[in-house]
Order: sequence, then structure tokens, then C-alpha cells
Amino acid sequence: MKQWWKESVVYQIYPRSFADSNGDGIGDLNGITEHLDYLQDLGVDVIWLSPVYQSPNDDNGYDISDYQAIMSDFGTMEDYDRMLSEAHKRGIKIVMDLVVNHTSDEHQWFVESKKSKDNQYRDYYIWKEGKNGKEPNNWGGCFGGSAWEYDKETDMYFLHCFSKKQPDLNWENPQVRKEVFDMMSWWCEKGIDGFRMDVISMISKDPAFPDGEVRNGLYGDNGPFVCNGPHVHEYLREMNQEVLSKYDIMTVGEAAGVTIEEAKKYAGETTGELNMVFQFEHVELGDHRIGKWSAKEVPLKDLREAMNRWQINLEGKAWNSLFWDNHDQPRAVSRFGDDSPMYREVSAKMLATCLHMMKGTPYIYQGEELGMTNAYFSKLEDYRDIESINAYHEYTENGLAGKEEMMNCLKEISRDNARTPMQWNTKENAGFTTGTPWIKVNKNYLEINAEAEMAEKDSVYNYYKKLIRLRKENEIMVHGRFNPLLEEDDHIYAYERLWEGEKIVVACNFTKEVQACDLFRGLEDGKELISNYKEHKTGVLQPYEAIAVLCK
Ligand code: GLO
Repeated sequence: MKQWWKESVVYQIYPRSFADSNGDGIGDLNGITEHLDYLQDLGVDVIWLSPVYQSPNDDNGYDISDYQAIMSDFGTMEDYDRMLSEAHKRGIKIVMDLVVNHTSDEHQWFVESKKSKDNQYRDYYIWKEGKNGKEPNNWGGCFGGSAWEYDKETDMYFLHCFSKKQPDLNWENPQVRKEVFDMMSWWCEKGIDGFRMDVISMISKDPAFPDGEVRNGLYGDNGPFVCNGPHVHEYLREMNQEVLSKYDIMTVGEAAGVTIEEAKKYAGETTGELNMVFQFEHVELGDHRIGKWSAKEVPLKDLREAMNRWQINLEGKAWNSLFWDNHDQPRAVSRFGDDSPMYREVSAKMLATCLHMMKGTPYIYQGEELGMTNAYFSKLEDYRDIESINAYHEYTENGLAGKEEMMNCLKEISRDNARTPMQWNTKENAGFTTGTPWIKVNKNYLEINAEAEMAEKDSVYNYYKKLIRLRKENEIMVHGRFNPLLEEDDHIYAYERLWEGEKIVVACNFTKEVQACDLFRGLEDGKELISNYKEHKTGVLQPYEAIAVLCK
């Protein structure tokens, strides 16, 4: 089968925040359909749709109560089918979010499982006896508290690596795997084009369930015992045989805690599991004194070292996914660029160049193509995210962080920064809804919005559009080997791509100061593919300048 996913650019939609068609303040499927022309204009090939399944929304749809029904807030199955066919008409593929490490506690399987120890669904989930009247071990859940919830009815605990409304499925049970595979086939038969697999590296747990190390916070880290567990590759190969290999689809696994060696198994050219994984090293750097919460900037050297390592070591063996942000991360320009009015546009374009010129499939998170910024909410009431709210309480109420310190961390890191509504135009609520938006719109929508940027030749939007087009015109952008340059530089991220006698040299200034750079001396005959400045001055890079030059 043709590996079309290598040539593609993927656009992630977080449906709740994309476009609301019926005025209830919540984005929906018809809202997406109405904006497919926009995505076609941008030129993306694939949409990764965050979950749209029926869900009580404890974690905005990542807690699914019925995998074969659509969340009523988002519309109906007819709306879904229409969106799928309208996307296909425009040559845009749809990749579904597959959340099968856990379900909602309101899923019928769990409702049954909870009823009694001998219920036929009991073993669909991970139930354990308590230890000395306490939880089976010291693991913490990703959204705060213990990872175990006590059930009075049967006097046992069930495991939930995320919220207590997200019980973990027991993948050791062949019946669970069969149910999941059947459900996946059902979606494939509908004509979808792939799956992004939520926390798929967590589906096989260490059977010993040992205590985890308590580093910061109140609970033990379960990472080493739930990520990349003993049977994960076996299960994914089975999934590949039973489902994936039968369809022309793309797959990307979200693989928390994955090493390069592991990634070669998940996404190896010949290992028969998935097409690629998301790894998180470059977004998890920095100070971890209060869990993932840190307001400190990461030095370019560390960032580059992490990203280059993946570029170099997967070469020829597995395929990279490239991203700066998604629905779980702060906004790219606020985190890695400079979102002040002076440098927002130029630094957003610089980041785009740096990422899209690398080897792998680039992912754009909705609004990134406009250079949307963090929300920087200053009141806790403005936050909606379960992770942010729980972390605030857990850390401040147990004396692990000060209130102001924690609010500053939320401003920099909270997932809600990425979840504020898409900024379409200058109308009320940025054109996202005619009602009251479920989360506040970023105040800067009068300056930053799609309508204005589509009309402005030099906008961030038109820059992304050009980058996407360049990928279609230059095979070297897809297949060229990556070779790092200036590896000791503190300010410039530079590399080259090499392919059949051609070469692209890329340099990105990650600072607001002018930096000396001799990389382009002698390349005057090369063709400038793209740059965020009108003119490149030989010998230097202007503040946040990015440039890519093709040489034959
Ligand atoms: C990342 C997911 C995140 C979900 C979590 C639970 O880890 O994308 O948004 O909250 O996985 O499903």
C-alpha cells in the first residue's frame, strides 16, 4: 500500500472548541463541515478528530460511554456521515481518536462490571483487593488523587490511570481485545481513514503492580509499570492483523514514556504495528519540581538535542510525527516562540519552518496556523480542564506549591490554553458561537483571526499554506535524510535535508536578538524555498528569522 501518510500534513480538530453551528456554546460536527472549505484552502490532507463519541464529558470526550454513538452535544451519526463524505469530497481524510486504554465509568461494560464479582464483564476492567485496608498500591492518577477507586459493593478497588470516571480496560482479557477490534472494524467499514490512539503505550500493565517512586506530590509514579508494558507489542500486532492490515488507513500511537528503541517496535517499517508514534520528550523537558507544572523556559540546546535524537535515530527504521502542540499542550508560539505583538507572527512562522522542514509527518493543532496564543487565564474559575483544576487543589492544599506559583504554572502549561475557541473573525465570540462559549474566548481575537489572516498576504496562515504546498512540490521535504548543523549553538536551530543530490539548508533563530550565521555563505545560487523575512542578510539571522534554501 502507498504510504500516503508520509506525504501528508495532519490538522487536529478539538471539536468542542472548533466551530459551533447551533448556538449552544459548544463546537459540533456541523460546525466542522461548515469549515471544511477553510481546511481545503489551507491544504491539509488529513483531519485528526479528537473524540466525538458519546461521553459524560468528565475529560471532554476522552471518557467514552458508547464507541458507536455520537456525543449529543456534537450532533448525530447522520451529521458525522455527512462530515465524512464532505471531507472526502474535498480530498481530506478523517482519522478518529481511539480511546481504548479506558472507557467511561458510564460505559455499559463498566456498569455491568461493577455489579458483582461474577458478572460476565467483571474481568473487562482491572479489579484488585485492598492492602491493609488501603489501596492495592501507591500509584497516583494522572489527574490527581490515587489511581485506585474503592467500590463498596464488592469491597474491591478498580484501576483508573486518569480520572475515577475513566476505569482502565483489562487488555489481558481476549474478550476485551475482540470487542475493541470489532468496534474498530465497524468504523473502518464506515470509510474512516485511520486512528490516533490515545495513550496506547499504557494498555499492558506490569502484573506485579509494584509501588511507584514518590518524587513530588503525594503518590507513586506508575509510569514504569503502565507504559510500554510486557504485552503491548503483542496486542498491537494482534490489532494490526485483525483490523489495521485490512484497510488503507494511517495509525499514530500516543506513546507516553516511549524510548527510541521502543518506538522502533511500535512504528518500525517492518514490525507490523503502527505507522508512527507521538513521543513527548521535547514537550516534557524542564523543571519538574511540581509534577508537569513548570513556568520555566527550556534552553534551545536541550530542545534541539531531544528533537535531533529522534530525527537521527529513526532514520530508515521508523517514521516521526512532528508537533509543537496539541489539545494537551500550551500554544506553540507562547511556549517556544514569543507571543508579544512585536514578535508573535515572525516567531510563529519560525517555529512552523523549523518543524515542517524536518523529517516526519507534521501535525498542526487548530489555531496554530493563525499563531493563536495561550489564554493566560488569571482566575481559577475560568479554567475548565479537570487536570488543571485538580492539580491546583492537590498541590496548593497539601503545601506542595504556593497559590500564586500554581496559577503562574497554569498560565504557562494548562491544557486550557489550547482549548479556547478557534478565532474565526471579529464578530462576537470570534465567530465561534452565537451563544455563550463553554470556555472563554481569548481576548486577542480582534487581532488574531482566520478571516483577517486569509486576506493578509504575509500572515501566519498564508505562511503555513505555503509550507504545506512546498511539501507537495519537493519530495526532498518528505524523504530527505536529516543531518544536524551547528549543534553547539545556543541560539540557532539548523539542519540540512539530503536527497538524491539535492540539499535543503534550514536555519532558525530562536531569539529576539540578531545572531551571526554563516551557513548561507556560498549558497547564493540556491533557491530560497521560504523565509519569514523579505530579505536574508548574508552572515546574520534577524530576530526569529527562519530560512530554508534548496541547493541542487
Ligand atoms: C493525552 C490525551 C488526553 C486525555 C488522556 C485520557 O494523554 O490526549 O487528552 O486526557 O489521554 O484519555
